[in-house]
Order: sequence, then structure tokens, then C-alpha cells
Amino acid sequence: MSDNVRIEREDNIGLICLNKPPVNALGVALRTSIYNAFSELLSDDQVKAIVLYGEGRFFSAGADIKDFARAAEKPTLPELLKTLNDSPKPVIAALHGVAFGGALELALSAHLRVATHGLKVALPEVKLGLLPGAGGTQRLTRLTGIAAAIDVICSGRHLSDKEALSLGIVTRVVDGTVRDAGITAAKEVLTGELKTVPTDSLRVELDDAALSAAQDKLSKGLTAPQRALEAIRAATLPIDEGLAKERALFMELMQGEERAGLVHAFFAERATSKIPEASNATRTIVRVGVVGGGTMGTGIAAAFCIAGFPVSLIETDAKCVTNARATVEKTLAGALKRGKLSEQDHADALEQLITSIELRELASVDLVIEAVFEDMVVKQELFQKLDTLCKPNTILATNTSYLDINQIAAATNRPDDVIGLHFFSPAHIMRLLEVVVADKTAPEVVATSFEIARRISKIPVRSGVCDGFIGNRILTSYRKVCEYLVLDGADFQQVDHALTDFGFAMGPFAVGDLAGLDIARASRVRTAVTRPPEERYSRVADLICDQGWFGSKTGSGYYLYSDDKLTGPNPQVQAIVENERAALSIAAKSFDDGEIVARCVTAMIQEAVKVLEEGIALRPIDIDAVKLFGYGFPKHRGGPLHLADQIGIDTVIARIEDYSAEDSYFWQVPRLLRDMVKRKQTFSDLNAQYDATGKNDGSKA
Ligand code: 3H9
Repeated sequence: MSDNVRIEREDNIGLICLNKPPVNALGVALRTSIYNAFSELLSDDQVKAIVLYGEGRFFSAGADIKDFARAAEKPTLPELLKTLNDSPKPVIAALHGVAFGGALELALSAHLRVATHGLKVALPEVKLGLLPGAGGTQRLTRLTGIAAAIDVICSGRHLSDKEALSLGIVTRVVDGTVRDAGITAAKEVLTGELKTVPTDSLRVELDDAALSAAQDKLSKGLTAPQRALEAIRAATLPIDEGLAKERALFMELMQGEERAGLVHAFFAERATSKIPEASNATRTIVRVGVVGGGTMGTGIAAAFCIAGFPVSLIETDAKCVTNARATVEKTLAGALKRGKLSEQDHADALEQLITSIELRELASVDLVIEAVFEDMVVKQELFQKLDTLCKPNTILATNTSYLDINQIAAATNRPDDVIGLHFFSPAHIMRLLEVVVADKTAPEVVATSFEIARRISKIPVRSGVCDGFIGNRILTSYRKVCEYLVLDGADFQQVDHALTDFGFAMGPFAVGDLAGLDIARASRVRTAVTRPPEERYSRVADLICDQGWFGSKTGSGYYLYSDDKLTGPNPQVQAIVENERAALSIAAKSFDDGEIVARCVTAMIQEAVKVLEEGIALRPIDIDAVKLFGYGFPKHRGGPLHLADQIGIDTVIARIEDYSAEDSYFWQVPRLLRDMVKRKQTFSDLNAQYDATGKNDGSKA
């Protein structure tokens, strides 16, 4: 008996129950316990077969991801798995819930695998910049053949119990407890009714066609899936050679920046919910109201409908109501088609969706989200009405992207109920939700908002109030530097290419066209009065808008479009840029792609640090989460502040100082960066100062 496993005996079956909450991660402590338990059962003459199963919600989440920063301690997972595989007594893995990564590899090294219904298996290592490093590429490929192994390993996707059964990953899927499933299988093995097949004894045929087809399809930017293919190819070698090849490739990836970035993204997704308000009691949210049936309002309504909330969606007139309802219905039909909603849930969502022109429909809802025109007066008037008609304790949320939520809250007699819930388009798909906490927002309203985010499968990030909050504020800086680059000599297409090569799905100018150049212009007009005279301003985007070119929706912007498809650059943009350079007496310089990326990334880091200094974001990792899950920052780069650590804080400062020779207003070294250098700190050190409740105890860095 140890803290991490429980040894049990039933007749002549020995059982090892993994019991290391929360996820039975196979860190050194659990590996050692399994190893010791296994040795004990092996040396027990009464025990004729050994079953491994898991306590809790699932079998195991695989290797302990937190250990990746440390050198592997003995017994390593491959060593432990070899011991299981070489066992003279039959070893049965009984799986339930989840068996991911190293946990599935553990099961594959057993002599037989059985499951209970609902099991999900995966080798998701590529999503962490790795490949399965404990025999997964060798043993899975031996079981399933090369083509199926490529699909499973290079995608990292989750497989259902049915698929696991049809691929031969498990031998049977049964009802009942997983412990009973394991014991029954072990007894049948001992009577010879069920055959065990040691995976290592299987041979696999080389499938060159499948390997080259996969090679062509893989994303060129990422290393892990490429290396995974090499490892799968090695499954045609004798097992020891294949395992050695897999291990070498795994260790190479372990040292890489791609692994560091993706693991940071994994923890970022989970870190942001650790907020100081989390311990507050939450309010009960049953019915949700949405005001505004445009793109955002209908997307938000759909997100709540998909999550099973009854929704009341309000528009101003009958035509708008009809259109809004049609949009939500279309989104729900899409969710049904993609399997995100069952037939029953789809029918329920439609039945529970109320669309109306009557604001008083909101009298009984528990949460209202406003998604009306981005105008302070309009929003304040609406909030005054909501204040009067909504019941006490209803949370009044605004989806504003930029406006001052303190001013919106001040229009009500209950500013403690007011909060920002900033969704991203398409709101039923994008994972990020900025939860914007105003000066008077009650802690329980914050806690409830985070709970709602969990229920609608969003990644909530706590933000304070400032123009653009965390995400749009950093975006504005990024966009400015892109525009300066064009004014100073870069071609806008080159800027787009440099940034897509860096890993963004689209460059900033193509994104601008898609989002609508008129939208960005409206935001610039709004901030024009407060724009400091020292700030450089590029008029190029305004001049493009002056032509009536607002991007894809008008058929032209920076690029030209036909049927919404980009057909090429707009040749007239170059003339606009050149005229502007001439008017400003700018001598065009050339920038290589590396310089373009360096400037864009440095601008994001600079603004992110200001956001942190001002306390708008709680931790550096929250800022990374915003950029990763709402703004398409390449996941394998880990977010701007993770990247700043990789670049080196000294280098970031040197770059800002260098660029500030050209523009000393935009480029200013934030004080925090200099302090960090003095204290020899990284952003990772700053993240480590926060405890599990999001409080900074300052002691751990
Ligand atoms: C691997 O196996 C490599 C091998 O091939 C080779 C080795 C040689 N390790 O997600 P949740 C934490 S690579 C450490 O909120 P859920 C998580 O951070 C691994 N910690 O729960 C969180 O901590 P906190 C391949 C882990 O129920 C807490 O557990 N495996 C791990 O929504 C709860 O997590 C994967 O990639 C881990 N492996 O979902 C599986 N997993 O409370 C990754 C989770 O402090 N994990 N934590 O924030 C998952 O997919 C989900 O966590 C899982 C549970 C579905 C298991």
C-alpha cells in the first residue's frame, strides 16, 4: 500500500489501483509506486495475473506534464513499461474514462486491454510539441498498422471506445465497474478463454504510400508531427531499435521551443480561472437574456443555447427579430450537423429560445448580455432601462470591446451587478472570454461569470478596465507597428507573409479586410480626440476607406475579392502608400521578414508589459492566454510574454531602445522590464509567484 496506488488481491488475481488525484499523472512518485506494487505481486506465488486500473473519474492523463522541465527520474516511463511488457505473468490494463498519452502507452505495454463504456483514448503528445515517448509510436503502429497510427498520432485526436475497439486498441468494451471488467478478463486469460497478444511480438508492414501522403499533408511549420512520422516509420524495425529511435526523437523534441510553447499554452488554458474571487459564492444562472441580434448578439445567444441555457434574444423591430432568430437557428443547425448538439438538445434549444422586441422579456432572466451598437450613450440608456426592469441580483453584462465599463455601470443604481463579458467572433466557437471587472463589480458577480464561462466551455480571462482591455489594447499596438512598417517601406503583402510564416493563420492586413476596414476606422475616429500629438499616425487605412474599400465585404480593401475569395493584392494600395510616403518625405527602407516579425512581436510584448504593470491583467500567463485563444497568436510560440522569456528580457529591451531612435514616443522601455533585469527575473518567475487562488505571495520566484 502506498499513497499513490492500492494493491488488492481477489482469488489469484493481483490488482494495482492507480490513485493519485487529480488525474493519475504518471510522475516519478506514481511510477515508483506502480513499479514497487508490480514487484510485490510478481513475487507473490498466489498471484497468477495482474490487473492495472484507475481510481476516480478516469484511468490516467498520461505523463506528468509539470515534470517536463526536469530531467526524467528513475524508473522512467519506458523502463516501467518494459518491466510490465516483459512480465512472466499476464498483465491486463482495465481502462475507463480517459487513457491519454503515457497512460495509453502503459496500457499498450500490457498484454491485454479491456474497457468500460465511455472510454476515450488518445496519444495527444503532438499537441504538446512531442511524440509518444514511451513506446506509443511502436506499439500502437504494431496493433493498428501504419495508416491508422498516422491518423491517431499525428492528429493527437481523441478516439471513442467504439473506435478503440475497432482498431484493436482494446479487446472488449463492457458495462459495469472497471475493476470487475479487469478481474473478469484476467480470469478468462487464466482459463485460456481469452488470448493475450504481446504487442512487441507483432510485425508491421511498411506503408510508404501512407507515409508520403501524410508527409505532404503535414503543416510545414511544426516539428512534432514530422518527427512522429519518422518514429512511426521506425515501427517496421525490430522493437528495440524502434523504441530507441522513438526515444531519441522524443528527447530532441523535449528540448525544443515548440514543446515549451505548447506546454505553456496547455497550462495557460487552465491557469486563468485561478482568480482571487473564485472562493465567493456564485449566483444561480438559469435563464439568459441577450440584447442585440447582430453578429455578436446572435453568436452569444447561440453559445448559450448550445450549452443548454434557455435564452431570450431581444432586437429593436420585427424584421431584426426575424433575422436574428434565423441566424441563431442556422448556427444551431450547424452545431447539430457537426455533432456538437444531439437531436434532442437541438430541439430543446429551439423550444427554449425566445426572440422578441420587448425588453420586458428580460424581467425574469438571471444574466443579461448587451451586444448593441458600440456607443456609450446607447449603452448607458440601455443599462438604465435594464436596471429598472431586471430583477434584483440579475447580472448586467456588456460585450463592449473598448468602452469604459465604469461609465456604463454608473448609469445604473447597481454598479456592483455590472461586468464586461467580452466575447470573440464567432462567439459560439472562439474559446476566449474576457471577463472585465469594473471598479464596483461585486466579487460574486466575477465568480459567477467565471462559472458561466466554464458552463459554456470558454476560457475566461480576468481583465481590468482600459481602452480595449487586454486583447484589443495589444492588438492596437501590433496593428500600429504593422502600419508604420508599411509607411516606412515594407510591402503590406510582405508583412502578411512574414507573420503567417511566424505562425498566424492570417496576416494583419488580410485580417483587417476580413473584419471590415470601416470597423477599425470607427475605432480610430472614436479615439482621435484623445490621440497624443506626438503619436505617429498612418493615414493609409483611412485613405483606403475613403475609396469605399472596406475589405472583403466590398470586394476590395488591401486585397481584391471575388465571391468573398481573395484574388490578389489591390494594385492601387501601393500608389496610396507611395503618395503618403512622399507627402511625409519618408525614404522607403527595406525590412527583411525577421525584422518585421521582431518589430511586431516586440510591440506586442511592450504593450503586454504595460497591461501587466497597470494591473489590468493578473499574471503574464493571462495575457498569453488572451492572445493564444482569442487572437490567433501561434500556440507553439506560447504567447507574447512566454516568447519574451525565450527571446530574453535583455534582448527585448535592446530592441525597444534601438527602435526608439526612430520613434521615441511609441517605443519606450516599460519600467517592469528594467526591474526584471535587475532582479534577474523572467515572466515564468512572475507566473510562479501566484498561488492557486490567483493571489501573489511573491515568495516563489
Ligand atoms: C505524455 O504522456 C508523454 C509520454 O508520451 C511520454 C513520457 C515519457 N500532467 O484539464 P483539467 C492537471 S504527455 C500534469 O482541468 P479535466 C491540469 O493542469 C501527456 N497535470 O481537468 C489541472 O491542474 P490544476 C499526454 C495534468 O477533467 C488538473 O490536472 N496527456 C495533466 O477537464 C485538472 O485538469 C495529455 O496531454 C498531466 N498529464 O480534463 C492529457 N493533465 O487544477 C492532458 C491534467 O492545477 N490532460 N493535469 O489547473 C487532459 O487532456 C485533461 O486534463 C483531462 C482532464 C482530459 C485528462
